[in-house]
Amino acid sequence: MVIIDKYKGNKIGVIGLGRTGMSAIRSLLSGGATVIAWDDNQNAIATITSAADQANLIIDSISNKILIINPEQNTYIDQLLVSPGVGISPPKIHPIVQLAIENKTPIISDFDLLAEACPHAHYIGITGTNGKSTTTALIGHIFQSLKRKTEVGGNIGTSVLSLNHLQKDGFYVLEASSFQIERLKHMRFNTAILLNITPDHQDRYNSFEEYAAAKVGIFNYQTSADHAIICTDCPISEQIYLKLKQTSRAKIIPISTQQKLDHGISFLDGKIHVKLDGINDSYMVDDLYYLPGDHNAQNVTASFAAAFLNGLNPEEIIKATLSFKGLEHRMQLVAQKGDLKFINDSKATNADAAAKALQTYDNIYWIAGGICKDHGIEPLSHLFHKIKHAYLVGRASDQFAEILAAHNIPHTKAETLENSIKLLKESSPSAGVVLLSPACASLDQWRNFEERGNAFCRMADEF
Ligand code: UMA
Repeated sequence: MVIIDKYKGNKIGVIGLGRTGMSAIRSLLSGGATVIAWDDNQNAIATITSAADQANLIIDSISNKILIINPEQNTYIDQLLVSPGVGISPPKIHPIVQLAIENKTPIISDFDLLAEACPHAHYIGITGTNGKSTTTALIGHIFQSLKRKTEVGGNIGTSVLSLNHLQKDGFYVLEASSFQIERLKHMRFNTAILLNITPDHQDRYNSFEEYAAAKVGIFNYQTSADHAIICTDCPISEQIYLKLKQTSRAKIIPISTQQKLDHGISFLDGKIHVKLDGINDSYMVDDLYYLPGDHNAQNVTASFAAAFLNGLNPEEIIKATLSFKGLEHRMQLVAQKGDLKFINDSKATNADAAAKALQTYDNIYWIAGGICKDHGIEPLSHLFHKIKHAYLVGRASDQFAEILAAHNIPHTKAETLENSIKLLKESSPSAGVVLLSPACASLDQWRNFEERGNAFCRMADEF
């Protein structure tokens, strides 16, 4: 945990009792602040006040300072820390944020607090619509493999104030969502990466342009000593690259997996090409067994660039990359029986996410279904030719079966994951890919997608 003591004796408001809010509360109370916390969800409050670990409400609110949760009336606060899931601007501004703005109460964020508390560490920030978690985890893996003191957190799941305190020999590798970036007031990323931008989170922004602008904020406080790495394969990020080249003080490094750049870092035909001032080198990358697909090539290139520009040895970076086993539950190769591979993509809880897996593999035994959250699997029909057989589970079975039947795709309503694997085994497939990429939430049959993915891993192992 990073202790925040700059607000000793102050009253700090915190909105949201999730991962960000709870770790901020611990850091602030430990540093001597009084905390007044809000959450709109009564269940969140009940869970916190009853859970064993919080029983004494964070060790009696770190002995002396007071923690008040959901005050009856408006209470004076010196600063307001807002969790990323809570809106800070229209169309989804939270009423407490609105009140704070009217009262001129400064709004603060956990990322900025980390940067202030650990000013000498290096900061690597990663954003983009897709691939940012894999890239964050891969960069973390590379730096840790090469024995650099490294902490990995942010949107990937670990709130930044719960990470360990780092000094000047340390690297924070932080996945930053648009929500986290839009509330930064001074965090300077020594290395900032923008992977791609496509429409997302449309409920929180007035327009796509506004969402894209939030992401570009990752470069805001960079200086001439810093690197801005931008993938130019995506048309929107290419436009941003061209604009930043004119306006930013940072060293702008384009990366691509589609064209060999005259200046920048490209990954083509199994080689990473580095063409930067005074450098013109290429490095072989063997089969990216655990990181298949075009989208992963982009993640690998960005990670290589971040590590290379921070002075790590290129051959060692590639060696570490090849030993990265991927993120759990995301197109994760979990077993191989002869020529039959088992891929756990349980995190694919919507059709868009499942599309990436279907694009990546061929000869697929597809396990799909659960609670369908969007327009179903019709938008995936251009990928159906890759499916050898589909096993449909959970509530969406009938709906999915109808769509697959209309496209003449062999399928079985298997009801459960376990039965899907049993039926598959009976058909004795010798080659191909058994893909759990449900395009659905898991909650009709599982506690969460992790439980579903772990069950699949066990079944794959025993196959
Ligand atoms: N809450 C309110 N009022 C609101 C909204 C939320 O009271 O208007 C309360 C909820 O009842 C809940 C708490 O706020 O108790 C949750 O806060 P939060 O939504 O900010 O979630 P955290 O647990 O703090 O997790 C956040 C990120 N969540 C979001 O941005 C929605 C996590 O990213 C991140 O891992 C974590 O901080 C640590 O940095 C998750 C995410 O879904 C993975 N991110 C989005 C994405 O990737 O698309 C952006």
